[in-house]
Amino acid sequence: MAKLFFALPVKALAPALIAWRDQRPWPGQAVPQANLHLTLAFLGEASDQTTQRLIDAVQQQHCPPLTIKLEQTGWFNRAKAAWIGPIAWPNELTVLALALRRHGEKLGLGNGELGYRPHVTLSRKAGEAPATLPAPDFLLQADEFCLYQSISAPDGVRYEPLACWPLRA
Ligand code: 2AM
Repeated sequence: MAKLFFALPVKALAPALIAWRDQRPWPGQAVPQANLHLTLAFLGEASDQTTQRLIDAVQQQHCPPLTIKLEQTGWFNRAKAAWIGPIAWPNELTVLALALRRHGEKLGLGNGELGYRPHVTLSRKAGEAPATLPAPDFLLQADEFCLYQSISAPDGVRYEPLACWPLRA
């Protein structure tokens, strides 16, 4: 079994995001740089066989490269996650996220979530929202998306890509 989710890697932008977060008061437990990502769809626990079927199904998924401007801070009260995200985003991002969620649902995966709100979680266990901050204007240039496995270890969680697909025009 593996705990799965689809996400856009934010590797090139991660050092700048971390530096920006760490320069200001920010609530909660900092997410380490290596764990930053923009979640597309959360799938949850899947068997090896289901994981392989999911990977096979996603081969045909098409999406162009995406530019996403991260310029707004936010907070999910229930999840206690403090994040940075876009104010507006390309429609293709929502289409991709919902299509990936649908691929999971066809295999019995997912958590029945309805909407989609793109964000990069910068801290967890945040008891309050981060201050509303001037738009830092980080540009996420996404040219691939990945299926990740979430692995819990005594020293924390880490995310391993199982497969990645290019975003192509
Ligand atoms: P988020 O932190 O970006 O909001 C891997 O665990 C990722 O899947 C997390 O980064 C989290 O996204 C998302 N995730 C974890 N548990 C979830 C749940 N129960 N419902 C929705 N998304 C979840």
